[in-house]
Amino acid sequence: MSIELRHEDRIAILTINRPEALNALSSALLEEFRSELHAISRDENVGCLILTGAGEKAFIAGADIAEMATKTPLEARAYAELGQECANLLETMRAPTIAAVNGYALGGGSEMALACDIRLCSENAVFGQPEVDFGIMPGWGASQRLARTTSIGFAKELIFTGRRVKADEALARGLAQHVVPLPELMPKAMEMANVIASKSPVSIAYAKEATNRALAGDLATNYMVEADLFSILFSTEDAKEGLRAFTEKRKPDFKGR
Ligand code: DAK
Repeated sequence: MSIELRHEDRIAILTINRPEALNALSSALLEEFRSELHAISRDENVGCLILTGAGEKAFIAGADIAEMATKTPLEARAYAELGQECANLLETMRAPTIAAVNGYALGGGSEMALACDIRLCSENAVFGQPEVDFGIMPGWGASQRLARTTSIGFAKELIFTGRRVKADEALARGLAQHVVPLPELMPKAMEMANVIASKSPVSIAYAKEATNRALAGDLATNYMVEADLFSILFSTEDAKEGLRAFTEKRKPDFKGR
């Protein structure tokens, strides 16, 4: 098994487990990744997903370079679509996704981290988009998500030069939300995931949907969608419970409906 999935209460922890190749994403591994992501996105018991890499050196060192070198254009197209589907699932699944970046996140690895809602890094994390060094370009979303997550100039600098960025710079640029020593990375990710999973899953799902629109579409439509989603939440038991619990000075007991 190259992908490990375990559950702790309402948290799903998905580990890319190919440390001998620094968790580089082969086609076979991506197929497995896609099928786990589909399963997680259908699982209503999952309140938050944490994505990480096995070992202490790499989150995901990118697409599998050796395998890519052998691909025909048609195979390259299938590989592109497979990676895009995985990235889109991370971005759009109902449950929030946290990348626990525990080392190299290069090329396609950086792109999977960018597709997650939140990025937490260990001090040894390294981001980069080195595709131009191989005569190719990012294909799993970095040309859009890196600019939207940081800034257009910074994204172009990284994509045009292939320069690697360490954790402290990633933090300063908004690429990472927190940087912690490696042993504290998973506890930090679990702590945040547990906070998220303790909320009403319906309110979190709608909040994710509305926030995902922040960098796409037009503002007037997005405000309308926000108002629509906000008002739909008033039909849920969770909203009634959450608002009532405040006035009754107790913790809400959310049921996800
Ligand atoms: N692919 C395959 N194997 C990899 C790998 C990778 N990306 N990264 C590392 N490995 C393997 C190494 O070959 C080595 O294997 P053995 O020689 O032991 O068999 C093992 O992992 C350990 O690596 P090193 O010995 O190199 O370890 P070091 O600590 O010395 O160096 C490193 C670590 C991360 C700096 C170095 O391994 C490295 O530079 N790796 C390449 C990282 C990289 O450039 N990644 C980006 C790849 S490009 C697209 C879709 C997707 C993409 C592009 C287009 N379209 C749809 C158009 C994606 C592109 C990419 O991801």
